[in-house]
Amino acid sequence: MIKSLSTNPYSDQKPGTSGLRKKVPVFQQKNYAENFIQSIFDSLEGFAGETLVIGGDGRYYNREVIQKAIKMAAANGFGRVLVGRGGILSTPAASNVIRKYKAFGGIVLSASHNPGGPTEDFGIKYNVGNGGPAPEKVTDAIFDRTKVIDSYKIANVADVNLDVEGSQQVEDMTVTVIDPVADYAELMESLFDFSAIRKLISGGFRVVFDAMSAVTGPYAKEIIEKRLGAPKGSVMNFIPLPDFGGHHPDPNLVHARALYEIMMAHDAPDFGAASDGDGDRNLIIGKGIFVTPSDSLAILAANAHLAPGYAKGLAGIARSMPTSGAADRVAEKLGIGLYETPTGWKFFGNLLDEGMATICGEESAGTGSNHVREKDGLWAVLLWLNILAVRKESALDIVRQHWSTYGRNYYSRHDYEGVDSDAANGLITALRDKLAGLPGKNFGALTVETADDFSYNDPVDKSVSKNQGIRILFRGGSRVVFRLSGTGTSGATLRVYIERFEPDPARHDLDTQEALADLIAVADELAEIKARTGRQEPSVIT
Ligand code: VG1
Ligand code: CO
Repeated sequence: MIKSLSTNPYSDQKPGTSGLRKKVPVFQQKNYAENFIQSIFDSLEGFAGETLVIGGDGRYYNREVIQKAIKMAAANGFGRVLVGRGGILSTPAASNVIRKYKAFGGIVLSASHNPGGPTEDFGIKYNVGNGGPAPEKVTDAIFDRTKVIDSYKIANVADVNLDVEGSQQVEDMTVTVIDPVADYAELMESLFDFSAIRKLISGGFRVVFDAMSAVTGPYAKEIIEKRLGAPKGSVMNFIPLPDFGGHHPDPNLVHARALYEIMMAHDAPDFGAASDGDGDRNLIIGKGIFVTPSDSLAILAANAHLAPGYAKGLAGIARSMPTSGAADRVAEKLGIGLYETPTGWKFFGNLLDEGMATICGEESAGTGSNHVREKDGLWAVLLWLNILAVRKESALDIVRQHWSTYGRNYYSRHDYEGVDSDAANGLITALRDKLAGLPGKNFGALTVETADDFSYNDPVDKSVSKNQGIRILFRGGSRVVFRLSGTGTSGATLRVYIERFEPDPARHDLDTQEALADLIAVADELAEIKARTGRQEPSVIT
């Protein structure tokens, strides 16, 4: 074991919603990754002899950092490391492995949906023993530690062979290379009716899944093609590549355009889906219909009882604040709790652990349940397939029926990426200063009901998270929400979330942007988006 003096304390950024994300060259600086990993270990207590799970989404620099993390875990006194073969573990699979093998925690290497490659993004996040993202008190401790850290511990040994399953010894620690897919596939099989889905598929129902050259390829191949019998080729871009084949593995209508076009063609398959870099997000497109993530959450919650794992019903539903209110009306009808949390999966952990919520979701294409403590892309796809197999209706029909029962929430997110940080912060501050004067004010036909900066009181650990997004609610259930991204790696990203509730089925066929046009104009007027950011339009509309 050697103790090296750090020459380059990592310092400048609080680990955000999902750990620390930076460009690869930043992580490649001498001692940079080591300092962050040591800061994680220094912020934890009681892990001597315990198990640590390590894996990543296969992006550029994954293997190098895994080797460092293994040697540092040995030098810091962990008893065992479980690492996915080839350094691969999707975020939900890592969560499952942590839980199943009662690990102390896990290090997941990913920058999620951000592009990968020598000049693109890399990331490190720490998950705790329940399998979920570290809560704020842990990420705060890690951040504080990074500011003062001056040394780290690392074993001076050869690299571990990550490509052969089985156990090896690194000093006093055992490293076991595990099949990254097996435990996860088994978990999915325990939740869903695979034989019903197999029957659906063998009856001619066509599924296409785009792994976007990222981590879900091996998982989707095993589950969708091998276990569920979809024909070879149903899973596209299934080999995880260090640069994701140049794809931007963000499953939305911009970056998963190829899939969208397949699904809108007249000979389209029945069901299309995609996932992101680390496998925790999902995109759902039925033949001829894109299902917004917020609608998907509501529809999954309303139909979950059709899958064996949820046959007893749901305890509650949780959604992040910017996610549309569609799920709220499902919870109301089911007579169960609805929890509104800040953006980021870590806020769902307590609700899931306490059995208060069963299904959770975010507007950013994250959906999941109490089966792990992360959002789970393939899980959402399989729950959809299970529902389709039982209901024997098309995705389009299921969505339309859902709207006529519950009303439709038109919804869109407008992102302004790479905005000057001062301009973005100035915009939020100026909005915050206006809030008190807004209630009762009219903007055309829209009247402001309430306006605030969202603050969350965790009902379990009683912690308070302030300043989680500016929300302006109008009479009738429309709203606009503004917040700054915590996951970007260059400049600031302003996210504007726009939502309108439409109960009338005769008005469920409008174009989304048109249906939201007046709210979009009010959002610009209130926040002075064009003037302050210098942008005439959003960089991405989802
Ligand atoms: C984004 C999404 C948020 C999600 C987070 C991590 O955060 O909005 O809903 O939880 O990414 O997702 P932000 O702060 O950029 O808006 V992932 O797939 O990167 O683990
Ligand atoms: Co992700």
